[in-house]
This record gives sequence, structure tokens and C-alpha cells, in this order.
Amino acid sequence: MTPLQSLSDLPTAVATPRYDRDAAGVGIVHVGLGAFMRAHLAVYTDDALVAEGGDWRITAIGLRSRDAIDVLNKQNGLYTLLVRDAETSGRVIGSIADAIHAPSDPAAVLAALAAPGTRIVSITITEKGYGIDPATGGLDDTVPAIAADLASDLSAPQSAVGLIVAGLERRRAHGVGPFTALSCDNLPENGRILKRLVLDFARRRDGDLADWIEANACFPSTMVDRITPPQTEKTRTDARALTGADDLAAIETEPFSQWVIEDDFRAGRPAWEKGGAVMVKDVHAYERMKLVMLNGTHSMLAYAGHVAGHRFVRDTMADPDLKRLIDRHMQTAAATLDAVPGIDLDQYRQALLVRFANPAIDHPTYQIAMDGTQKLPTRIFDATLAAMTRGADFGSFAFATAAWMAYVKGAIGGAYAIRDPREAELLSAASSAQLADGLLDALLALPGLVPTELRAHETFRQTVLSRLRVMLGNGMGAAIAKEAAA
Ligand code: CS2
Repeated sequence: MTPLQSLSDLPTAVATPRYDRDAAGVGIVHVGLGAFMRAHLAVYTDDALVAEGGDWRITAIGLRSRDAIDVLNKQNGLYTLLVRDAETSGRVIGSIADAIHAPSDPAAVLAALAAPGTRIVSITITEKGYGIDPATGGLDDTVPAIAADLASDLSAPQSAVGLIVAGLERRRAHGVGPFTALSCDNLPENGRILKRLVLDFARRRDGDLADWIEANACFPSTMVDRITPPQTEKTRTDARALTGADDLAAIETEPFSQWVIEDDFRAGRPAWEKGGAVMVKDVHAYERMKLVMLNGTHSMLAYAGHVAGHRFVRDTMADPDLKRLIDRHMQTAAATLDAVPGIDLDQYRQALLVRFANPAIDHPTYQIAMDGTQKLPTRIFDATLAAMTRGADFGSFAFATAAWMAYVKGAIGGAYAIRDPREAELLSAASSAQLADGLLDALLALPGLVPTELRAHETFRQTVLSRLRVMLGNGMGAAIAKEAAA
């Protein structure tokens, strides 16, 4: 079998990028070459290139593993995107020009960031990749990659924030204008967060640089959405059946895709709206909606589902009791939101339920369960405080919090890894607690995790505790059934 390397080898029935790939220069440097970026930003960019052309191809940067980098370079940046529903369809995406492994070739990364043609630096690095100090919202200089970058001359940045500052510093020195830095992660006001971290970092190096960035660079916020499970053997087999070529970079995703972008790009941007992106003035309402209704519900079902033995999201939707809780969680979350322009929250919820139940998507609950300490504050705790302010119900958020605690407890003894940057702290807190109230207090006491106001809220504590007691005493299945009957 031949590897996927060139478009001319593909059967004519396969949808391929209909533009002259070699003629389109690079305009975007993207940090974080995961499956999500390949199912989302690279696809919108492919559509924009088809519609309007332009020098907007992507140089992708990997900060850690080099596997995906080597594979994509061997394939000339080409890969297959499978869209799974009742039937699977597919297309080959051509918007990635090349990929660089930052630890192996930092000079090439800096050159790409400093190149005048680079007008956007986009990032998908997940919540933990930012280095946010949970206590202040500013830069956490104890995160190893951030600490290393702050102490270095930035000739080989390890963190995304360090890399952005290094790129901007070089551009300023060369008299080249700044690029737009575009966060595509699940954080509320992700652009504002990124700006704050970049300025914090820059200010510690050079006050003039920080002033220049503040005055000239832009950091639009975006809401990104597409459920993208990890690649499996079946992804590669189905991609091979479609294209007749071996594709080690193939990925699969759902039909739904959404991108709401704050239209603030001083150095230009691709015609992403041609791929369906929605350009708005203020993205915050969309971000909150997605975070609390989609991601928050995901986290709840991931902890409850994983502990109850449900492997995939669709399995949690096939459990009538859990499905009820999933629907209820979305309704509870919707009640914490202000109106979202152009969106009917009830229809949004119905559509989410259909997406979660998609029988063709193998989205592991254990994947979503990862990094709880990074995800719960924005998905669950903020929503709980918002519900309290409105005098609305927060039972489902308390259940989600308890389910996360039961997940942490369940990992003791090595049944599974928690997979969280604070895993060691979580395990040591949970190991010393025998009973539900000890576990609850130990986890609530972790610094910078649960907001002080929530920790001190006796009704919240009792509501979580009553759920946690059932989870630990009678099992997650019984807790789900009890909650559904309430
Ligand atoms: C999920 C998200 O893993 C998770 O935490 O909630 O990756 C989710 O699938 C995406 O945000 C969907 O757009």
C-alpha cells in the first residue's frame, strides 16, 4: 500500500483541496498539532483557501511528541478527515504546509514566528498548556515550561506563551508588525486570558516589549466546537478504504462544527466564514454557553460514566438514568446563562443530546475525564456560583463535583491513572481520607481549585456530600439511579 503523499495519486471520487497548494504561502503558525486542530481550524482554513485562495497555509508546531510531526511531513501535510454519522464520508485536507518539532528545531520555529508572512499564530494546547495561576489568573511561574522560558534567552522556548513572546520580540526587533495570537481552547474569554499571560511574561523580560505588544498586537477570543475522538485502527482502515493510501495522520470527527470568532485581526485573516465560521463583535456569551452546557455536561458524564463502567459518551446516553441526568445538567447550565444572540438554548440542548448519542462516534469518557483540576473551575464551579447568584438549582453541579471526587478516589490502588497535572496532590489528598466527608474536605482544601465562596457554602458542601456518600457506599450505578429518581 502506498502512503498518502500526493493528491494526484488519489481516486477521482475522493474530495481533495481544490486549490494550488504549492502556490499558497504560509500565513498561519499553529501551536498544538492534535486531532482537534486537524478536525477544526485546518478544515476551516482549507475551505477558505478553496473559496478565496491567499497565502494562508499553516505551519504546525508540536511542543512535545514528534510522532504526528514526522508523519505529517512524510505525507506533505496531507491527511484524511472522516466525518462519522449514519454513514461515513471523508475528504483530504491540504491546508497544512509543514510541521516543526519545537524541541528538535527551535530555530525553525522562531524563523516561522518572525517571518513577515506569518500573520496569525493560533493555539490549541488545552487548558493546562497556558500556565495560568488559578489564584490570580496571571502567569504561573512555577509551571516548569514557563519557569524554564522565563529563565532563558528564549532561543528555544518550551511553553506556548514563551514562544509567542519570543516571536513578537523578534518581529519588533526586525521592524515587522505583530501577528494576531488566536486561542482556540475551551477557556472563557480565551483571547483575554492569552493576552494577559503574554503581557505578564513580556513585562518580566522587557517593559518596552510589553508596551509594544499591548499597543499593537490583538488577541481575539473564539468559541470552538467539534467533538473529535482519538484516532484508532478503524480510523486508519476506513481512511485507507476511501483513499486507497496508507494515512497515519487520518482523523475522525462528527458532522457538527462551530467556530465563533471575535473579528479583531489587524494583520488580516483567511475567509474562514466561507467554511461556516461566524464572525462576531463579542464571543463571550457563546463561549460560556458551550463551556457550561457542552463541556460541563461532558465532565459530569465522564466522571459518572467512567466510574459506572461506561466506556464511550454514547454508552452514557444509552443508560436511561444517566441520560436523564445529562439532559438535566444541560438545563441547569442553561439557566445560568444570559440570552445568547441568535441561539435558542432549548434547540441547542436538543442538538447536543443528538450529538452525544451519535452511535458512530467512539468518544471515550476516560479521555474527557483527563485534567479535571483544569476543567472543573470553568465548567462546573463558575456555573455553580452563577446559579447561586440567580437563586437557581445547582444540584447537578454538586453531583458532577461528587462524581469527580469519586473518580479521584477510584484511582487509589492503581485501577486507572487520574491523568491530571495535579495527580500527585489529588492522590495524596484522597489517600489519607477514608470516608466521604474526609475526601470532600481534602479535595475542597486544595489551593486554587474550588473558589473560596463555594468552599464556604454549607449547602453546597452538604449537597455534594450526600451524593458522594451514595457513590462511595453503594456505587456509582446506585448514585445515578437515585439522582435520576429525585
Ligand atoms: C471535551 C472536549 O475532552 C473534553 O474535555 O469536553 O474536548 C469537547 O469534546 C470539545 O470541546 C467539543 O468541541
